[in-house]
Amino acid sequence: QLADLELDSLRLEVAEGLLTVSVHRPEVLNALSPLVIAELREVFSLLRGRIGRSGDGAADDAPDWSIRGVILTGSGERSFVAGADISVMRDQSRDEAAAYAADAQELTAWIETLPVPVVAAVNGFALGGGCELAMACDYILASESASFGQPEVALGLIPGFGGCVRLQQYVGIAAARELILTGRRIDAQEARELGLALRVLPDAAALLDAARESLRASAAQSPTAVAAAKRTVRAAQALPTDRGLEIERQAFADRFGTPDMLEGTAAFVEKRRPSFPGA
Ligand code: CO8
Repeated sequence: QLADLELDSLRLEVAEGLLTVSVHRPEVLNALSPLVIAELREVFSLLRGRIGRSGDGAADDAPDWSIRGVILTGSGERSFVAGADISVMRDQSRDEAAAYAADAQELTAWIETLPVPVVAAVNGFALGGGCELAMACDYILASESASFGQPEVALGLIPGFGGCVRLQQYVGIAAARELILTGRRIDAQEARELGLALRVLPDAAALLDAARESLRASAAQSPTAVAAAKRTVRAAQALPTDRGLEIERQAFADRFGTPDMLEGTAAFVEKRRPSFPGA
């Protein structure tokens, strides 16, 4: 149970079927220590156990749909996540760094394969590992005061939490190169123009409202269709068009005859609101 987790550096809140996870290390602008990564892994591992791992392509038995979306954010007004904790990293050996990056990268795979949407609500600095954590979410909403960047080269490092891979998927290769090779920080408006942030909201309250509204819209739909759509978009992301279309075709056909598909189409024809069984 989420309520049973003993968490030091995360705050959890569940309301109306939506889970908000806030990274909470105010003294270091919510920097990611190994403990934060471990606690995020606990939360997402528990969610995977409950809702399923359908991102893996396997059918899940009786998923628990009581949580239909996750908001990932940073606590306080100043920062989402200001990157990996530099004072911890500076003492790490290569082996420790490799294990740290492996744990963190596996966490991002769990976020990407969770059958419900995960939205990053970026309310301040999203730098280094913070930008990378946001990019593992399904999409990023930002407040006006948000800023993004991959400043690792200033530390003699390079991105290690997916930045070299995902930033180019969001913004294209040229902008990704410029941002990674210069470490330049961009504001929320530029992040939106580049396609990194989907929308910019005036302040932190409006940001959380927008994230909730977006997840509520998704929660009103068939949960199994949302899960299949998330899985298919992810599977097709890195494939040539013909392979992607093949996967989409199969996933589309797999929807037919499912209880959710029968209910959704019947409700449309009968001019009523659907009541999805979630199967
Ligand atoms: N790590 C540790 N402490 C931090 C971090 C951080 N990333 N960011 C901020 N802090 C601390 C500061 O040291 C400071 O502490 P103190 O009050 O004790 O001096 C406190 O937070 C407040 O920060 P500032 O006084 O610096 O606040 P400013 O408003 O002047 O500046 C900035 C804010 C611009 C965000 C600035 O703090 C900064 O540049 N931070 C570092 C950002 C950065 O370089 N991040 C990338 C880190 S590298 C990385 O993320 C690699 C990813 C690979 C990870 C793989 C596994 C997870």
